[in-house]
Amino acid sequence: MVNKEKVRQIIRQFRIQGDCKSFEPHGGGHINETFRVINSNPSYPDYLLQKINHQVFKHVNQLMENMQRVLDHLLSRNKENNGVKSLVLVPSNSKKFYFQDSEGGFWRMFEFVEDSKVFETISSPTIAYEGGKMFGEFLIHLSDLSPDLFYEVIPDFHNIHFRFKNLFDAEQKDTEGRVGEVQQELNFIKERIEIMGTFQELNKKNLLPKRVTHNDTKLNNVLFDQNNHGLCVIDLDTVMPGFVHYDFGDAIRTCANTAPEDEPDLSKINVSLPMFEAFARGYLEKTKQILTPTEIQYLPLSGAFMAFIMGVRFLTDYLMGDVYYKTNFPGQNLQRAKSQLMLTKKIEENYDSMHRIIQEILED
Ligand code: GN1
Ligand code: MG
Repeated sequence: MVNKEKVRQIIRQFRIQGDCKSFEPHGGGHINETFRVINSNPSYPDYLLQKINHQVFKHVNQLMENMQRVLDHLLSRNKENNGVKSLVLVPSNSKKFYFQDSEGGFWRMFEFVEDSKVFETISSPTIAYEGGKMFGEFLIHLSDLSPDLFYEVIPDFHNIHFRFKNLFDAEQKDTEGRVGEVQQELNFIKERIEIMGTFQELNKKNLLPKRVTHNDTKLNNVLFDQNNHGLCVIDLDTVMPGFVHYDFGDAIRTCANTAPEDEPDLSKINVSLPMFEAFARGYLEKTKQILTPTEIQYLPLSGAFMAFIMGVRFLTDYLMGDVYYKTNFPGQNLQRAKSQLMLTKKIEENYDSMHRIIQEILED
């Protein structure tokens, strides 16, 4: 945790209007530390200060270059078609979009998006539909940028073979003595090595294009206004080349799950087909003109894939002693892993219905 006076000093490094009255932790991210900075002058905006996790993001300059490219592009699109709102970065006193403190920590500042809210769990298909349109629009807005323009800020982020390797290395080393208790989960994962390599295989055969994707499309990465209309897509850290399935799948993993990401009672975990349908409808409304038949064919698998890769990553972190994700209690990574693997199974059981729903949406 960071100390209060230090945070105040950091805030002074950015060119904000008004002054900091107070600040408070904000949001539920697993990686960065985020604070809302309350303005002492109500006619100026509040701000969002973030300490970037430098263990995870090794090249902050590349990360911020990617982000600026996205924000500039969205802004130009915005001017053209009066469309989506996007985030506004605040420059530091030395006119950069991040600040490095004396201990080597990296910080950045955004204008706070007033009157906005996020949904941690989704209870209404209208919200899922709106989220689908927002992420769909995001893909479309960035579709005229070449993926080659972007740094791969976390190499092999959604490369399942890399994630398998990390898991099996951790299994072999068993530094925390935890492997004995996760045999069932390891077996579940090992049975799926081939099928979960599908996207990479299709790409090798030139059947799946790389696009500029968001790669962290949890539904709580969409801001909504007070009337539940989508305002803007946030958390642009992992925008880089990827498959459309990473975005579609991660959103399904969150908005069609009947339980939270780390639900301990596995019997509560299921797929809500109405939520799936609503999200898919919104997403396809925006993107069907650019998606290829192969991309569309594999959308149902993408939900299972994203739940599965999260299961693999959470389990790896558990075996390694909880070194990557923030946790709120011991065993949370194991709980997250079990829950995401159960969700994988539930999505697999619903493939047929999901295919039918997508077909119906496209025929409407
Ligand atoms: C992390 O910090 P947050 O919640 O935005 C992770 C994502 C996972 C997610 C699991 C850089 O995102 O890949 O999907 O946790 N981000 C990184 O909820 O590893
Ligand atoms: Mg994130």
